[in-house]
Amino acid sequence: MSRFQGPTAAETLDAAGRSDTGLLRPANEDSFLCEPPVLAVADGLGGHPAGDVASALALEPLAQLASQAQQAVGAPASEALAEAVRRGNDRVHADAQEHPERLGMGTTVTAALVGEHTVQLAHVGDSRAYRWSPEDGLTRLTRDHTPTEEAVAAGALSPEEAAQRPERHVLLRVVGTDPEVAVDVPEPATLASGEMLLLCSDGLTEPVEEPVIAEILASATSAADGATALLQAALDRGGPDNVTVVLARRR
Ligand SMILES: [Mn+2]
Repeated sequence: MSRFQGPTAAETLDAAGRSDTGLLRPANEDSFLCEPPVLAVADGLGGHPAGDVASALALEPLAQLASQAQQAVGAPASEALAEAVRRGNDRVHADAQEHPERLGMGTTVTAALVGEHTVQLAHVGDSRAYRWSPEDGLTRLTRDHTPTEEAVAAGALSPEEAAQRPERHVLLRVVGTDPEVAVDVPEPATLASGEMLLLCSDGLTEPVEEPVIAEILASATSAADGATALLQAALDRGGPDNVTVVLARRR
């Protein structure tokens, strides 16, 4: 199992986060964390109360993990990351019990802990993680917790059909609505020099097709430049939702 490498892993990363309300929503309910070696995106549930509170609260334990990771904590990385997401669930759920006007609030969370050679991931919902490399292009690392993605995984729907179905917005799992949450921990990904890790809310992936995302990453000169270009691509396509991206490039 990989262990925290402390600042050494963080120092190899050029990372940047961007978030925007978009052009149609009244407020931004997304939140992000860009504190290498910990990166995260959270998309507060729309149509529910206090999505912005949920997404911000859910990331607090991950921010705490980021500060501990700088001093090298001796726990297996994947376990520490998933535990931080579960603690985020506790925070959001407990806060809603104390503030009845926030009952039912919830959020997606997709989090990454970047080690010296690998990336650990933990996620709940439909915010995504992608890896980009010059050789392989764009590879999705997470599976959305939606009925359509489950149907694709079971071979009952093609990815093209799934992208058209309205159920693609229904979340089967959310952080904060229930006392317990099942956190997905995908296989660790590698991240070599020159390769990039992208975390994003569906405000990017709904309007901007994956080949376009890949092109933007291929021409990015820095994490900040790439993150800004991705955000702009979503706005250029109508910015229908809050848009959030966190991009990290291994130096
Ligand atoms: Mn969204």
